Amino acid sequence: MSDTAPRPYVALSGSERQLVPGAQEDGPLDPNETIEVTIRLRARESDAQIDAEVAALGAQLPADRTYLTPDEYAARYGADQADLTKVEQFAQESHLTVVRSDLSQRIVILSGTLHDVSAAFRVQLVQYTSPRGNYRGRVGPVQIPAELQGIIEGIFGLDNRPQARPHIRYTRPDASGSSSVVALATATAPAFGTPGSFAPPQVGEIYNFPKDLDGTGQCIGILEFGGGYSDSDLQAYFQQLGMPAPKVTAVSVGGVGNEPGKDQDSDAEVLLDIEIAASLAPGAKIVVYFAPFTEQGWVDVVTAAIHDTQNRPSVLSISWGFTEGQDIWTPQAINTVNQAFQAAALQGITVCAASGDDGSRDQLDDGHAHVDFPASSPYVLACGGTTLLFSGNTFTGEKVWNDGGRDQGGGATGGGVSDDIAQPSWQKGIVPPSVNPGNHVGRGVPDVAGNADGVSGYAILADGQLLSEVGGTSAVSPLWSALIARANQKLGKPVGYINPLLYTSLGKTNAFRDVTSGNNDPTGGQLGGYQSAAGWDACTGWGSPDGTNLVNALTASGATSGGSTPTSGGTAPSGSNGADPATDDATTSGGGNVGLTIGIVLTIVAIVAVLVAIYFVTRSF
Ligand SMILES: [Ca+2]
Repeated sequence: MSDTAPRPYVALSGSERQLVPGAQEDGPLDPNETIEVTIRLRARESDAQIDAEVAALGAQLPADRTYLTPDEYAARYGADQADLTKVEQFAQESHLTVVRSDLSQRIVILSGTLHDVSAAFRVQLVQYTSPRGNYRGRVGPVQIPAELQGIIEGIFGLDNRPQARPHIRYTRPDASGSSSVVALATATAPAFGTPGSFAPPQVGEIYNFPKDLDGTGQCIGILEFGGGYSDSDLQAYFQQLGMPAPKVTAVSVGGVGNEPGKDQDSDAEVLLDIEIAASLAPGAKIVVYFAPFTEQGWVDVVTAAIHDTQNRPSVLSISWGFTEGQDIWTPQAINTVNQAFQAAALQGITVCAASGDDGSRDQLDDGHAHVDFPASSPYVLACGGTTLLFSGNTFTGEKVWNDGGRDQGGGATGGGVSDDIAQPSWQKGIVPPSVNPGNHVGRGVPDVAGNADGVSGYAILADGQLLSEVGGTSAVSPLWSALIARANQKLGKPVGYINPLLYTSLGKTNAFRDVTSGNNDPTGGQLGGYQSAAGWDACTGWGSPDGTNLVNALTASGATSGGSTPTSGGTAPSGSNGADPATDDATTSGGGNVGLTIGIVLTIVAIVAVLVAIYFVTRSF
């Protein structure tokens, strides 16, 4: 620090860090150790302009949308070369090396010794032990030179606390074996077919996935923060399913690659994701992005996947997350990840994420309800969990997945109302306030749901073992990703960011199977949670899919002639674009048949929708 020119410094907004509860200092760090930090630059456009453009896009039916190509995106919303040059100059003065920079991703990665990096950003880095794992950490804000204020929006990688965990639930078989595992060599085929041992396509059948579509031409990107897959596992699994093995590509981000065999739980997560996505969208290409389980890993991997011009995924599936909260996600990280998901929306990429497996508690024992990020991002299709119910072998319906707390070997769907993220306009009047003191009005989670209970769960193959009773909301995100891939195939372009459409028109149609039974308080009433109900609820969102009806609705032609043209603001009136009215029986291809009468029909639809909306607003409080 002694040889950097004296210059005024300011605290970087949103960068404040607190200690992980229970953390203790654990000896000095080596000042000569080399570390990398990720710098996030501002966009060429204002946040307000980007918000408006995303909202306008989200109000349109996918058929009516024009998405930005990667080049168009970079030119309009990427970082400015002049800003990048200033940061590079500062790096040079601070003895830091530019490892990589990308104007589309708005990312610069710098490398330097711990001493030089600490001096450049005026932080004190300390090694900690903590109940959440050992980490290199800092307390307080990161400092930046005053002339870079506004240009730098985030700095990640100084603090590397663990910040991602897999949302898979299963019982790890002990060495002697148990009923929930069959060694592959001794498995008697077919191992599939009963609740707890479903092959994913069987659940796809229950959800009426369209049979004439398989995701051909699409790429599904899967984000992983540990673990790995082996080709032999995939070949063995798909052979048992009677399907060809999928085309899977691994992409390494931040020095972490496909590393099967090191961590069985993470491997099970990776294989669950791939096996569900690939067997439910067998025509799609699968790309798995591996990254470190840190805040920097999140920023690096979401930007890498969303701006991957080589593979061009049209859907991303994320089955990892971590509880919202100041000692976990910094505001700068939430902001950066949300903005990356806006970039996804503008380029037609749907982002699906698991809502968590610990009910309204979300694994944080402070007596309050919590939701999980990134599922709580408004630009993510948050995927909650259900239990499939059977009478004998006959499917009879669904309820909220809640078989108690993790401490009793149970699990429950994540869901609730964010204390950190504002309520999107399209959730107004539908999502109730938080159950926490203060009754914050925030982003409600999840948006949709699917089978997540191990009891009605899946059989998957990981590390050479066929595991049964596998579940968790981890299973739901790839299931929805596969359904979206099928919709993209049918439409001939991506359906992209669909959240606003669910709340303004599609949620209350037969595209969904409403779940009305159960709650997600894993403590049986001590903590307080959320109750399912008719229509949207904070356990299952709009419900599980009727795949065929949903794909038809998402790919319906626009017929905007008679409807109100969507504008910015995101509060599209129900029934705009000739989409389905907010009734229970209407569905699909709405308004495609044109004619002058459509204007009259839409007017009636709009009136009905407003009345229904008023009804629900009054009833929610
Ligand atoms: Ca419901």
